Amino acid sequence: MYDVQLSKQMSHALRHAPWQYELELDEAGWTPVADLLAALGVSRARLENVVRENPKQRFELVEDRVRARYGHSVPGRIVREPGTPPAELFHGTSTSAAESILLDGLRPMRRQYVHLSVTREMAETVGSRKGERIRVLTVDTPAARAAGVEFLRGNEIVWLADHVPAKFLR
Ligand code: HQG
Repeated sequence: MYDVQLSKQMSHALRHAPWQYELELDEAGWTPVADLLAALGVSRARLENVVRENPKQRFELVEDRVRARYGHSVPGRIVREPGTPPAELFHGTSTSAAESILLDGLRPMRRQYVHLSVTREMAETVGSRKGERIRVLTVDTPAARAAGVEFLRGNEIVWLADHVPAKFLR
């Protein structure tokens, strides 16, 4: 069975407050698996199950290191790889936030990066966390890239960016 509670604890430890677990993240967000297991008091098998079964592929575990793939709010900048995203990416949000975004562009707010979805459906789900009335904005990534906006890969379905100016949104 998928362990929602452990996934939430892992998100807290690996994205937001590693110091509360005596963890240190490197510049790409990695930390030793052994340290996380000790901090959370769980077995490697249980942790591996969450990494594998997580429907949003939030985590990555390679050999003896683990990290969150996106969502960080820790103060030190987590370095991600730039890449070429699909021509359209989507961002779902409340109708009221969408109004500001169409003026100011997309900003990371409390996280390190703006989060974008590869499908409209996924953006609708993300937006529905923000209110009853939502709006899905489409990012014209070729135009944004031509103007110097970098897109960074989170996982197969989430892309990250710093700021996306309003002129690349519709
Ligand atoms: C909004 C979840 C006003 C933005 C999801 C969003 C995602 C602005 C909110 C991931 C703005 C930030 C991230 C501007 C952006 N003016 N509002 N200029 N620019 N905003 O939760 O993208 O379940 O930090 O529209 O699935 O909703 O945690 O970001 O509403 O992938 O794995 O500021 O978190 O993944 O909210 O979600 P969030 P998000 P997990």
